[in-house]
Amino acid sequence: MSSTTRQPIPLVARADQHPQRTAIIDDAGAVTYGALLDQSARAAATLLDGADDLGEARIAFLTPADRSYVVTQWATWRAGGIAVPLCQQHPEPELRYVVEDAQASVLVAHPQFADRLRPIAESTGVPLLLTTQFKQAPPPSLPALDGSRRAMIVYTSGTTSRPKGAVTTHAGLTAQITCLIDAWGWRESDHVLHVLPLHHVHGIVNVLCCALWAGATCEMQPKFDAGAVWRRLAAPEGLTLFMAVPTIYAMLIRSWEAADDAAKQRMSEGCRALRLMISGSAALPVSTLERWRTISGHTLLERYGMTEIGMALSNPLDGEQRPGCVGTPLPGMNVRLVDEANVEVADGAPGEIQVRGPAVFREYWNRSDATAEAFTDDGWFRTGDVAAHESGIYRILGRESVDIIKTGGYKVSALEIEDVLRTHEAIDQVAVIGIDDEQWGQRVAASVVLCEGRSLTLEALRSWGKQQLAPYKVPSRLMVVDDLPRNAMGKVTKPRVAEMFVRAEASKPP
Ligand code: MLC
Ligand code: AMP
Repeated sequence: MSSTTRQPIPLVARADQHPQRTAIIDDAGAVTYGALLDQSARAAATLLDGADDLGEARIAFLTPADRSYVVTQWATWRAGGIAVPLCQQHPEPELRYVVEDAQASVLVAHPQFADRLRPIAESTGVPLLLTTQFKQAPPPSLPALDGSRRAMIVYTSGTTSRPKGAVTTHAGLTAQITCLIDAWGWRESDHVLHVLPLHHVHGIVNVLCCALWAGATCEMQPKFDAGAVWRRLAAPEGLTLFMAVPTIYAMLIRSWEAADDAAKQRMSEGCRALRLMISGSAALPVSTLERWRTISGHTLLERYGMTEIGMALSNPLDGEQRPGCVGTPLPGMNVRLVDEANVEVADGAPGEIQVRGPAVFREYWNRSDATAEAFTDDGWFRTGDVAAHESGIYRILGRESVDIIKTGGYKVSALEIEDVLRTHEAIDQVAVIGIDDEQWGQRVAASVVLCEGRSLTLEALRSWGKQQLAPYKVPSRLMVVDDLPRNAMGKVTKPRVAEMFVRAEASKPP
């Protein structure tokens, strides 16, 4: 179907084919596709409030990871709005930034989170609607939409200080979903355990939307908890799929190792009932891949993606998976590796990953310059990641910028964290870097020069930082120094800062 053909939202329209099937299981029980259609229509009526079409108004919403998330997301889409998912863990300044940057027209909160959004609603004048206030009556009609409509804005950190809103259209979202449906063999009988945050594409697209597209069941746990995941995996009735970031697998391994022998056996046997386990969002260490294989019997299928493009590369569902590699381009994704002159590199040589195809995002919200910079003249999206391929199989080598840190599967900007830390009254100068860490992939580390006569402990910095930044952005390593290493231009030399942390870690007593 062409992107301009008038069409209902494909993901939602598909639910009509199996209204009796279970779509979601959450703490309150099971919800059918029919119930999701009904509840989201009523919620759409509330959002429309008599209008015909929200006309791409931004609906920013904060709900638990349960049915209320899906109802709000679908209602926004069905009413013609753009869904802007907010993060439960974000403190007020981060929530406020997203609400203001996206120019949200309405805030929707589950009652559990009403107090988090109320001060923002009051100071910005953006109305706050509770999910319990959704209307009882369905709307007389819902707008007709085409695929070029903007569907979602996901905020992502990059080489600029503040996160940018990556805008995906309905056609783009459909392309992101369908390539995974094909590549990973999603089917109606699938049942996925969902433990990921719902403000990033891994949790939103790969797990939730793919499950709902397939007519499968998505079982949502409120947040990742190693014990809860193992309890479910040890009694895996119905479960067929699990997806997570490498840090979660590392945490599950640690928890398995702490269990007694009988529990270990139940947990390991349970895993064998699943058909597929997938890892992504950060490099999967080969040691984690191997340990998980011993524990679960599964060779984790590793894939590579990004907020702006969905998933681009994946190992095959069946067939050889080379450890440390992320496979080949997914259906519909064009991927190339280029050098600094934008010329494709030879087999085995490192190059920047560039991607083109219908799944690639449309723009950064309200940032035309950043959008233009993100693409080459001939329309390829520059990921900033470096890879090499050997006979078409890709291996990720790293990133072009030292200012992008991946920690626990979250991408964070060193520049954003530095800007916030500079506002701390004891800090004169600061450099933030990512240091390698077995569990987190990278840890956020800050090297600071203090203002005269001031002192600062890591504990004090963290408790202050958590008021300003998401917990995963707050430094978990601190080094107070007299001077930061700088080059002749006066610019901080971050590789030298990293060396200082490595030396300090090495000299710690075991
Ligand atoms: C949390 N903590 C950290 C941390 N995150 N410490 C160091 N580094 C980090 N990154 C600290 C908290 O401050 C707290 O400390 C303690 O750990 C427990 O916090 P928590 O919030 O309860 O942590 P936890 O739930 O255990 O979080 C770990 C996690 C989470 C792995 C479950 O990080 C997570 O859900 N990651 C997934 C991210 C994701 O979905 N990324 C996809 C992006 S999309 P204290 O001091 O308070 O006790 C993308 C594209 C693609 O990348 O390809 O998929
Ligand atoms: P985000 O911007 O949060 O969507 O994160 C996307 C980034 O995660 C990519 O640009 C990569 O740097 C990283 N990433 C995703 N998957 C992998 C992977 N399998 N191996 C290494 N890095 C990955």
